[in-house]
Amino acid sequence: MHVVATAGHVDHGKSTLVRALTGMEPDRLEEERRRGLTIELGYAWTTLPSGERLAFVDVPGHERFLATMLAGVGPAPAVMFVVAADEGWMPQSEEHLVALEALGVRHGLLVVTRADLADPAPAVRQAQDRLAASGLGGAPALAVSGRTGQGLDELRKALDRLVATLPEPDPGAPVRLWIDRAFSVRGSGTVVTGTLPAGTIATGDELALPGGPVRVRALECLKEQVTSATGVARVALNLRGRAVPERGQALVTPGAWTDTDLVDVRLSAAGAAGAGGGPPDGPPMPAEHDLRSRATRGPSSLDGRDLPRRLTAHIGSAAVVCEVRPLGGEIVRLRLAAPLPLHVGDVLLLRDPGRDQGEVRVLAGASVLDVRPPALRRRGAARDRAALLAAAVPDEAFLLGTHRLLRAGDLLAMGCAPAGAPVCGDWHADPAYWARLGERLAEEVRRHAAEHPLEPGLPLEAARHELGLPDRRLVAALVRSPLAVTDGRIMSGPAGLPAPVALAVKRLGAELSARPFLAPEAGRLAELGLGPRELAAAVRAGGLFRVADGIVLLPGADARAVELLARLPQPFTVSQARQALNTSRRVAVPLLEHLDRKGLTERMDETHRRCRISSPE
Ligand SMILES: Nc1nc2c(ncn2[C@@H]2O[C@H](COP(=O)(O)OP(=O)(O)OP(=O)(O)O)[C@@H](O)[C@H]2O)c(=O)[nH]1
Ligand SMILES: [Mg+2]
Repeated sequence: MHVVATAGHVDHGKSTLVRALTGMEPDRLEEERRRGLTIELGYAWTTLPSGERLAFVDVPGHERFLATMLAGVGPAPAVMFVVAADEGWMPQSEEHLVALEALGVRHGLLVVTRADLADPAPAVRQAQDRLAASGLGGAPALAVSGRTGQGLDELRKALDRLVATLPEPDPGAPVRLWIDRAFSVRGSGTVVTGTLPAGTIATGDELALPGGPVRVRALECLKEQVTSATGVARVALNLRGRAVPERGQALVTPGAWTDTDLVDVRLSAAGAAGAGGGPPDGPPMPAEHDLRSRATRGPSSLDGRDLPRRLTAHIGSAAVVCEVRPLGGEIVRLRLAAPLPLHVGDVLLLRDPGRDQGEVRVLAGASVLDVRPPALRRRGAARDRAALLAAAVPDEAFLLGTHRLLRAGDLLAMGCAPAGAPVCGDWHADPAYWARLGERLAEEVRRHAAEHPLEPGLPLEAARHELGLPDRRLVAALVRSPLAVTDGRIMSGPAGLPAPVALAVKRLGAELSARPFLAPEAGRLAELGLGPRELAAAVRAGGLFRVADGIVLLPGADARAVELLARLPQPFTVSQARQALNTSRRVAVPLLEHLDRKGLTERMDETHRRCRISSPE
């Protein structure tokens, strides 16, 4: 199925055309028929010559119903832009074009209707002129009459060609169905309708409303009961749940959107295409939307300072009052009066509800760059933020760059499926930030060791706090050799050793601090995981001092031993040395032999030695 919205000035024949194409009545209200005026959105559908099904969302053209018009065109991917041959381009033609341009609508047809009342050629030329610089510049133009049926076959074929060019929406995309109607049906409860732009809804699905979760009890597409519908589609859903749905709310995949009332956006010059006055031979143009920026800086540069402070933001069927805070240039921060489910890349339409009738009231498109923007407290923070956002493309790298650390679920809810690998669990980090954190952790561990030499290492929780991280697992993920974690503490080992060996050496160091010459027994070394290879590596790295096979002490133990031995009456026996060093024969004998080899001590006879350097006294 495809969905096309109508657009165009009041009374130009939109509903008549939809009626002629579908045989269905888009104006359902008695009041609409009585006044010959569309007030509410109308829905009708037909099968095109190719067999493709096409639904129309018929919008009102009257200036008073602009909000309804925006609700209709918002989720529709294409538009049938209607201009009456006998009236030509009119104020709401201009206003609708401005809105479509801000929304980024690129697909559509220009249909000059009421061709039985006047030669359509001048109106076609005039409208093409107005559309030229817009996204609809290349739209095929047709002249038709909804009354005589002239040109309708051609129009059907053109609609077929149009829908064939429309991009195929992702059936797996998260659902966001802006509710355009909500009502109760006796016996089946609450029913809502809307245009599903992408994604899939099936019976039994749980979806979220602002008021809470709801379940899809039944589903209709163009009045036919179905078990699932994939966007683009017009759908009617029968819902079960406590939340009371209302027009302007969205029904969303739980967790897939960020509910936010604060967004940073980039303004786009809505109506840039239409600025600069009308064609010389055309009817009078609407009062120019006189943004100073447009006049003084050209159409491409909009300045947030030129906008009124209070505007209405439109997206889908929602219309929410917002406060505008200019950050710099075309970057502004919007505070919404009510939260909306948004993704980065969404386009809000900013409208000045206070403007007089007859003026173009759509002021700008606002492309969402951040749905969870940071507080701006520092002096100059707003300016820096604007500079950062000025050239930003809101993708994963950008989101991680500004938020530094995000869970996969946060990224998804912001509108960005994470492609990069997580740093741990479901956490994703900005690479530069992560590298800086690693360095800071090493520093913190060093500082802690220096300030608390008797403590075995920096507790993970303390490190988490120091680094300002939300999850202790992140600290553990930052630990790299020579750092190592044991018993919830981070230790630093000698450089170049594998973390477990560094850690064992560190523990050994702690144990040897009380009795530095009592080398660990083989059993203790095994417990610490220090086999011959590990010991050799630790000795090579300077973490341990090898006295003999299987006997290790801390580096510098030999020099310290000589210091102590030099204080003994010379010569001394092994037993005296053993006592002075507070150790066992198992260590004392090979240690003395080592000192002999190094020439620090020498043997006098079978039982006596003396130091070869003089005592420190
Ligand atoms: N002669 C002639 N009259 C037409 C044609 N199309 C519409 N009309 C008449 O123009 C008037 C307005 O037509 P609608 O279809 O209601 O116009 P609309 O654009 O839907 O108007 P709104 O929804 O209120 O913006 C009606 O009186 C129609 O009968 C046409 O092709 N030829
Ligand atoms: Mg109408």
